[in-house]
Amino acid sequence: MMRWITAGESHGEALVGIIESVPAGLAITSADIEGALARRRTGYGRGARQKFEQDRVRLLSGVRHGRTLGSPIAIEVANSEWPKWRTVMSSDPVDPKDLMIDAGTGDEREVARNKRLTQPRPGHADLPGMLKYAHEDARNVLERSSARETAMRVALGEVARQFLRQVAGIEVLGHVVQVGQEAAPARQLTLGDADAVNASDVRCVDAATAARFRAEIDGAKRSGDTVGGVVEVVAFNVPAGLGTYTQWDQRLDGQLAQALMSIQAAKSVEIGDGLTQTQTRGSRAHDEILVDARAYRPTNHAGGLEGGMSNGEPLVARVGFKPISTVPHALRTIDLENRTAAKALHQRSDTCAVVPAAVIAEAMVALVLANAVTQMFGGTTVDRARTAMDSYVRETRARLQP
Ligand code: EPS
Repeated sequence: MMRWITAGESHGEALVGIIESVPAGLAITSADIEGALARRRTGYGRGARQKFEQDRVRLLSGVRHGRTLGSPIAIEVANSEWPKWRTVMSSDPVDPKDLMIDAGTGDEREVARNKRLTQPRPGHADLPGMLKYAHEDARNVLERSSARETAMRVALGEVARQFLRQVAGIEVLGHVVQVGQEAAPARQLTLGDADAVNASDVRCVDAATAARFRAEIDGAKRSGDTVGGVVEVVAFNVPAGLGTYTQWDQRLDGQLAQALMSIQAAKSVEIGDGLTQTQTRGSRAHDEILVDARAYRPTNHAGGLEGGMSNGEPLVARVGFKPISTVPHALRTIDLENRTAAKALHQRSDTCAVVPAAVIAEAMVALVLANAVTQMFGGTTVDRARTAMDSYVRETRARLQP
C-alpha cells in the first residue's frame, strides 16, 4: 500500500512529507516537484504572502540520480520567510523577552506576530483545536491547520502523478467550474485543454467565464470579504477495475471522497453528476453501454465510477470549497483569556483559494489513484507494474470488442 504523511507548521522552518511503497525505477527530480509547487502558488485571488514567500524543495531520500529506489521518499519544502518566524515558532524554549522585539525589522507588526492569540477565528480549527488540545494560544492550532500544508500534498502528489503517467499513461487535470455565484457552462474537459487551463489565472479555459470569475473575486475583495467555489478534477486513461466493491474501505469513490474532503476548506465532494442524479429518474441517470466497433458509453453521469470501481470512462470529481475563513470583515467570537465577547483578528489572507485548490485536488486524486494502481498491478518496480497493467488492459479490451 502506498502511504504518505506530512508534518510542518505554516510558519515553521519547513514542511516535511514521506511517501512509501513507491516502486523503484520511477523518474522524478526536485525540478518536477518545484514545477508542481509553482502551479499551486499562482492564481487570481491569492494574498500577499504568495508573492514574497518561496517554496524551497529538497528531495531528502528514496531517490538516487533521478530514479526512485523503492525506499521511502522524504521531501522537504522549506519556507523562505523562516528567519522572521525563528523566535515565535522556535521548537526550543525562548526567553519571553525575545517575543517582545520586532525581529530587527523596526516594524510594529512583527511584535504583534509574537503575541498570544486568544480569540478563536470562526470557521477555522481554532476553537475546537484549543479545546481539544488545551491550548491557550490559537497559534498552536492554526499553524498546523493552515492550508500551507497543501504545498506538501502537492509535492507528494507530483510523485504520484509521475507514477501514474509512467506506469499507466493516466493524466489528472483540475479546473475551476464555479466561483461564488458564477458558474462555468457545462462542458466536458479534455486532455487537450491542459495548456489552456494551466495558462489561465483562474484555471478556466473559457475566456468569458474566466472574466466573470475574476470579477466575482474582485467584488469579494472590494467588500472586505472572501469567496468560495467548486473545482472539478478529471482523470483520463484510467483502466476499468481500480478499487473494488468487495469491501467498504476499498471502494475507489469512498477513497476519493475522503481524500478530497480532507483538503482545508472543502465542504462537499460530488462524483460525476451525483447531485443532479438525486433529481433524475433512473431511466435517464445511468450510462448505457452501446456496441459499435467496440462497446462504449454515450454519457458519463457516473463520473467513471460504478460499484466503487473505475469503469474505464474519465473519472470526474468535484469539490466544493467554502469561502475561506480568514474574513477581513472581523467576525464575532469569544476571547478565551477573559471569556468576553470579542472580534476575531485578521492580518492578511487570500480572497479566494479556489484556483490553487484545483491543483491541490489534482494531487489528492493522483495519490489515491497511484495507490489503487500499485494495489492492482504490484509495487516493486515501475517496469513490472507497467507490464502487468498493459496485459490487463489488452485482456479487458478484447472482452469489449464484438
Ligand atoms: C492560510 C492563510 C494565508 C495563506 C496560507 C494559508 O497565510 P497567512 O495568514 O500567513 O497570510 O497564505 O497559504 C500558504 C502559505 C500557502 O503556501 O498556500 C490559511 O489560513 O490556511
